[in-house]
Amino acid sequence: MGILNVTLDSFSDGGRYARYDDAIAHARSLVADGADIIDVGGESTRPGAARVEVHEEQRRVIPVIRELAALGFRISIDTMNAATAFAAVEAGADIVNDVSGGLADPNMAQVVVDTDATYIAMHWRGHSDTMNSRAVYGDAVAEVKAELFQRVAELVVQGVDPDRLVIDPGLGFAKRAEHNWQLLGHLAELSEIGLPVLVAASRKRFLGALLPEEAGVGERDPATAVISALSAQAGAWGVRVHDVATTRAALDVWDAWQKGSRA
Ligand code: PMM
Repeated sequence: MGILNVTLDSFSDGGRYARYDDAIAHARSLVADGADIIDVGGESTRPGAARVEVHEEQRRVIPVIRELAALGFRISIDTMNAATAFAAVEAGADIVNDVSGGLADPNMAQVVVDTDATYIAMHWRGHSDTMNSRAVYGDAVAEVKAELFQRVAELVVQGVDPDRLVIDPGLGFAKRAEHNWQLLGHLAELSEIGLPVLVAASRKRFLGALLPEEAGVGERDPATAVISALSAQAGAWGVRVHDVATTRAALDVWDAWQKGSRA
């Protein structure tokens, strides 16, 4: 999954693809690099980010989705807003990627039911202005797994088809570095919920902490690609990344390695 942030303030690429032409060109290059899905977002979720009005979010993403759908790309809409999810599916998206797992907007589950979209439910404890104070766990893996399981159960009660659900541990959302590493190290345990797992570590701060202090955000891409390969090894369904080419290479290596092991 290649990331297309049509935003002004995302932490690693805010402002770069806010113009329509730049957004389309970037999506094309992500697909050329090997992305299977383009994840289009119009609202930054980085820590401390200001909320964006729903009409502004839709003004950013809907024309882009319409064009990418016309090009035949598979699209997910990265939104917490049910109205934006609905408009995006109407415009051609077939996956709704909700970092709040349906907690931010009470109408989200109904939109998923009505549109038959695939739904990515991320582990979430609150909006970005409060999430750092919520990064408190006794056992991060057990608690994230239990909270995700509970969320999935509630979505299913609301009518969402479990065959259309994907779960995501929500790296960096109400999680400190050690929590992210514990979740990655126990990724296979999340799969025990019985749903496909998406991993979205790309360029996040906990990777930067492994690099020299002066390293730029883009220099986190090799570390991201290693996470992609290790996630594949742990059984992940997908990885959501900014730099598709490097992750593609890592996944191709993993794939060839697998084939070698079976030969
Ligand atoms: N992280 C961000 C945005 N969307 N979606 C999912 N499913 N999981 C994530 O961890 C996630 C996400 C924030 O990163 P960005 O600003 O680079 O898009």
